[in-house]
Amino acid sequence: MESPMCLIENAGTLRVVPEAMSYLMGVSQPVVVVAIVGLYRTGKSYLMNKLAGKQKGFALGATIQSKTKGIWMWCVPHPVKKDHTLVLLDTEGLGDVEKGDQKNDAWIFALSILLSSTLVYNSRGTIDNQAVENLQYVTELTERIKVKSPASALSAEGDDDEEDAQFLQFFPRFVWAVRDFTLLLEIDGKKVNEEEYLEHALALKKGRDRKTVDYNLPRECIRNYFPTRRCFVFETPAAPDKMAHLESIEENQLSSSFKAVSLMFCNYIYQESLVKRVKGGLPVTGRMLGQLTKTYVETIASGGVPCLENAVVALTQIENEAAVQEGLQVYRNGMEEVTFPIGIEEMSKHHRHWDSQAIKAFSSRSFKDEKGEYMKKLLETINEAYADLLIENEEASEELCRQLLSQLSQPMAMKLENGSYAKSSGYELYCVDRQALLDEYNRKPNKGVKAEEVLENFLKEKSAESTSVMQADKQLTEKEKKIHEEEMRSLKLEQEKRRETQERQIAEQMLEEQSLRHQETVHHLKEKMKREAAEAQQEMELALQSKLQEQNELMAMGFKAKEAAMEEEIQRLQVGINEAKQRQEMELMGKVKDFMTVISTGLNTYYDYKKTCEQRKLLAQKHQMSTKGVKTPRQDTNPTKNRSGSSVQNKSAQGVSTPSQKDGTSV
Ligand SMILES: Nc1nc2c(ncn2[C@@H]2O[C@H](COP(=O)(O)OP(=O)(O)OP(=O)(O)O)[C@@H](O)[C@H]2O)c(=O)[nH]1
Ligand SMILES: [Mg+2]
Repeated sequence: MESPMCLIENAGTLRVVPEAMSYLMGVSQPVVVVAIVGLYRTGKSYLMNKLAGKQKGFALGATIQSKTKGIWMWCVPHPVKKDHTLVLLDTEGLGDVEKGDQKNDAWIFALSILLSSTLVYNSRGTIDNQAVENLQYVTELTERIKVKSPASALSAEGDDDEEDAQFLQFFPRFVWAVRDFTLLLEIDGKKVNEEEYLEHALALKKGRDRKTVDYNLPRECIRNYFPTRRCFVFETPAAPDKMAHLESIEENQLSSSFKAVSLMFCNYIYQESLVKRVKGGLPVTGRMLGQLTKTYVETIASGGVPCLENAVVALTQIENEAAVQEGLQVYRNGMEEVTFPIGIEEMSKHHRHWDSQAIKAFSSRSFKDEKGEYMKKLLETINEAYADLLIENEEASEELCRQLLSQLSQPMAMKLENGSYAKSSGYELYCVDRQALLDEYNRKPNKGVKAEEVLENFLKEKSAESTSVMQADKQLTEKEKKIHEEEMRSLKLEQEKRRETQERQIAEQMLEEQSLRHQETVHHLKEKMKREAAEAQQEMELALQSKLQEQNELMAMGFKAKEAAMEEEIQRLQVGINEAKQRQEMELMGKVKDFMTVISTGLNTYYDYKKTCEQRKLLAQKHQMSTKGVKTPRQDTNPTKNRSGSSVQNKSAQGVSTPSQKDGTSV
């Protein structure tokens, strides 16, 4: 992305900018999202340009009027993490008196938290009480962000406390950037580092009086929601006369201390900022970030409160639906390359390969498909597409075999017409020619799955012709005729057996295919569940660690009461981790059973399709007979040349909805 673009417009109401949305839709890499918030005119945009590694980008303002409006976005390749995108979010300055809309500021702050994996809070001067109080928005976060949807919050016990505690699982890391710091880093005459300076500023006071409670409230919120905190203290970057056009002055004119801290700050962000994750621990891609932004902004614009759980549900639906389509497309594209007719083994090999690729593609995009409904949907749509292809392959084979027999029987037809068989020993000649025809037919390879059935029908059709040639042969005695009739019968019987064998092989192949498909699906499912469980567990364990650290700090400060409340939260997290493990096992068993059913209905789908096809053929034949000589669409179609076109055309004539028709694409 060459330069930043506006992601969320703020003109009275909040609105996602469509161009930014469509840009994000094209980003399939995981994203590390860094948002900066803070009072207006405090050098936020300038610092974000440093993170982008550019002198210019986010627009700076040289006057005292605020510059950035809404939330701007700049996507750059991550300088350290390969195949990751670094998304920088520069926000409208808070507390602008001209704007005078506190509510709007609170939403900008809430959105920055919801969308980022690292939140930089920018302030000027020192971290005094005023600076902490300017962060008042943290105290209202429970009114601005909900973790659980109202329905699941009702069913959960102790919702408020739990909700509060859950924030930290999904909240970004916190970095406080203090600009134009002119004092010495000293507390009570003792030198301290930036971290100690921040912790000192966030230390709680003992006491229950109003003043102390008010003092503690924002600090408690920061400590609670952002257990991972860092602080960077920047000096003024250049001499006062240069400050108005900082972005155009050379790097060597910046103060060396500012340059050194900027470098440390950037390195910290590049190394330590994590990939954005949603509830459940799933890593967020650019596309998903776009969806999340849309969901949150639309909720706020319609007067609602953004809910992390609902956003994930909406995201799950969109992404999983897209994952089904992606999987199906992989299957269709792969199978499109196969030229029909082919034998059932080959067909099955291609199907299994592309089915497996489709499931892989689906699995890498889908998430939290807890009931397995999207996986089932994919399997069902592939069942339909496969049934469709099996029929196409049959039709192509039938067509090819018919054409081959018609071509091979041309010389016999000519001889029949010019009376070559209508003489003594004519039947013997007829039998020799017929055998030659059969040998030639059987020698031809790649006739496909209908080879034996078409030949069987051919022999049945020729039965009357054969009998009349035999009857006309004057040289044959009645006894010889009887023998020949017997021979003809056994020829037909033998062919019937060959057809049955071919059909049995097809059925066996398909059953084997089902069992392999089942094994493979279960394998993918287990892998996917393991991965998702590991992500969720990692998320909870990180939260647990942060809580333990905070508990230690509180103990050190002597806050017994808070420590007890925290102990409860810690236990809740531990129980959560164990329950998640057990739930995974149970869910897997249920899903495996469900998929078994879908996979075994694969054959039924095919047989249903087949039945419909046969009915269609019968109707077409009747129609042909009643309108003698008028060609049916079936006769005009060459399945080997245009597989998808012929199939769709034929089925739609019968009102059978094919998968290809459902989504408007061709198979
Ligand atoms: N004193 C001082 N000025 C700075 C610093 N960084 C940037 N500036 C200057 O301050 C002015 C405002 O900088 P911006 O980066 O636009 O500040 P902002 O916080 O994004 O402002 P808004 O978007 O209006 O909220 C510009 O003239 C910058 O050159 C800094 O560290 N100290
Ligand atoms: Mg700005």
